Amino acid sequence: MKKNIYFNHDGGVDDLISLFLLLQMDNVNLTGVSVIPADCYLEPAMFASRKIIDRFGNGGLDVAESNSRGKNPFPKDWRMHAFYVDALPLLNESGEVITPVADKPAHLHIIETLRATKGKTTLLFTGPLTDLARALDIDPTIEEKVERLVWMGGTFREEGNVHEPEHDGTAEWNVFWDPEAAARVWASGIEIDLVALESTNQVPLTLDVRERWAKARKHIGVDFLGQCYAMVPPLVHFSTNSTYYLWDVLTTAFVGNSDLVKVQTVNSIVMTEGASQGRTVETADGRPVHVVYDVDRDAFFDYITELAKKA
Ligand code: AGV
Ligand code: CA
Repeated sequence: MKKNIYFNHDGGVDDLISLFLLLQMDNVNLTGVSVIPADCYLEPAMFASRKIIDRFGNGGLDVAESNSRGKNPFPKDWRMHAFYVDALPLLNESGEVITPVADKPAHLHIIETLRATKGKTTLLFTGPLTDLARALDIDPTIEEKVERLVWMGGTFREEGNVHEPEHDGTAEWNVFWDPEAAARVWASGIEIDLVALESTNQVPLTLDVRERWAKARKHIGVDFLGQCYAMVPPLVHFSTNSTYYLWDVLTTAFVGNSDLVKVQTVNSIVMTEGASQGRTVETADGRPVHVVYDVDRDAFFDYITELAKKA
């Protein structure tokens, strides 16, 4: 049986690759897609998403635009990535865009799609949770239609990945962009699977993986992976926060194949104020979340490479 998946993403390189991989999964029924302008600019991320569905999907989907705004903006350099993916010749060969833009903003599109889908739906979020928080505020009864939320977000390590003025570095970016939204979802009854930095740190994009994809580029889907990740090259002689991990791709792979990872339950809260805002903290009386803390790295890279070969 296929799982119903609704996908809300924020247009980064790994968000867009996640959309591509979802379209290759035999065990997934993708019911809806929406894009939030967090780690991207909205227009190119919308075009790229629609073109990926045109090229690699089977039609029947539209893509909703989010009108949500965050508290702590992403760096412009990162937000530019969606322009590069949208400009790929592979996505522009046909010269037209068929997949339509939905007639509702993302948070209402989530409500509508959950209601219209028979049975329950798994929510896959690879950007901030703002659209889900707004949907829950408008209609809390959608919780009954949600199987679970699988989210790339958070960490319980001392070090997060936010390096910004007036912040102490303990948060992960998808929480930091809109901490209140994460807190709102924590306050709901939805089951939460958290693909946190604990596991994503184990899947950096290393040179051997880039070489593997280069060698297999005769497969158009593997070439697509390689071309996309060429936009975020490794900077070997210059030390920055530039290492690209397969954050969202691991989260998406977990939806397709949960055997790749190990999960443990942690009670936690989300900090919404001050220098640690966006930090997820373990506390005995917090709400339970299922944290993906370990991954079989080789099995993961095999899985996504084989999926890409199917395209
Ligand atoms: O914190 C990880 C999230 C993921 O959803 N994003 C990127 C992934 O799409 C933010 C982010 C953290 N470090 C980054 C990020 C980097 N070096 N480049 C781009 N985005
Ligand atoms: Ca993302």
